[in-house]
Amino acid sequence: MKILPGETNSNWTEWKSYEDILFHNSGDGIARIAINRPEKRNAFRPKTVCEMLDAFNLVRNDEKIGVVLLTGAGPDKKGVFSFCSGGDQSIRGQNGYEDDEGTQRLNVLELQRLIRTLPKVVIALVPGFAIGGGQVLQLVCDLSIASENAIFGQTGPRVGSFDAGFGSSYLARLVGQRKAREIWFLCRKYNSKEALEMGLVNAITKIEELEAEGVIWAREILRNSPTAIRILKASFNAECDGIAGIQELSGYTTQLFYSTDEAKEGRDAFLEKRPPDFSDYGWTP
Ligand code: S0N
Repeated sequence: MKILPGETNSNWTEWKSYEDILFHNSGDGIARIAINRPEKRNAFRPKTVCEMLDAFNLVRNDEKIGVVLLTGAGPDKKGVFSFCSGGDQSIRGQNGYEDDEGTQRLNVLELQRLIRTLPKVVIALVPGFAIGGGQVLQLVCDLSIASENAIFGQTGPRVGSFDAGFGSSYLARLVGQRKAREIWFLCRKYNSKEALEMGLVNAITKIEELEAEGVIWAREILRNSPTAIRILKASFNAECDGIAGIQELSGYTTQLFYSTDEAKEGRDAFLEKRPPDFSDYGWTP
């Protein structure tokens, strides 16, 4: 199935086959995950989210991948493109979205956290509707590029739901408190130019060029230092994410510390059952 109409010069190969998503590897450091329910405007059900969690975890553990493009497959039979229209309302029960076993879940929260803490760059490519929980997914990506026809918006207060986590607090960090309140309280739709003006997206392209533009951005990122980018991402998160954000950032500095002779002396002294000798290491100004 055609995902986006752009020519990318990327040699995409299928990484793993799923029912609700498409998952490809460019072979040069980029993964592409596309929600593939275009007839439902790419609304997600628990299975869709489980598959995305699985794909993102495969990405997480592959040292060759530095950038993920998250998008929506399309168009549908009427020619409409979507990024994602949020939770599938047709299977929404009393406590969440019902999976094939009858369990009700809101597992998209796990996915938001995984994208947020993935030690790689996630770029949303928005080829059409990004509504409800779909708009939140593009929000939690590190960068977002929209096609000219993209439409953004929230529907929660109209359809009996709300995302009071990243969907509202982090939105307010990006677009400001007044605009965030407007988006949620009025449930209006915004075009890509308005989304760019309010800081919801980084750039706008023609839909034909959306995927190619994502690949260009990805390749520019891939030329840079993976460790620097990983720690910068954690640092941007830490500013908003409380102790969980500090844990993420400080954990990476601990990993860097492991590689120093000073840290190795502590480990070796323990294993050799002797007191550690840190006298070679100064209290750097
Ligand atoms: C996207 C919209 C604006 C597109 O309008 P358009 O082009 O007129 O198409 P439609 O004819 O409306 O739709 C085409 C077909 O697709 C189905 N469909 C569309 N969206 C959904 C959906 N979300 N669920 C199920 N089906 C969907 C239509 O039914 C139609 O099918 P047919 O042809 O068979 O009739 C427009 O479609 C629209 O407004 N969609 C609904 C958007 C919406 O309200 N989404 C849900 C919002 N809530 C969430 O996403 C909650 C999940 C969440 O992330 C969350 C996270 C943390 C904490 C809380 C929450 C929470 O809010 O619960």
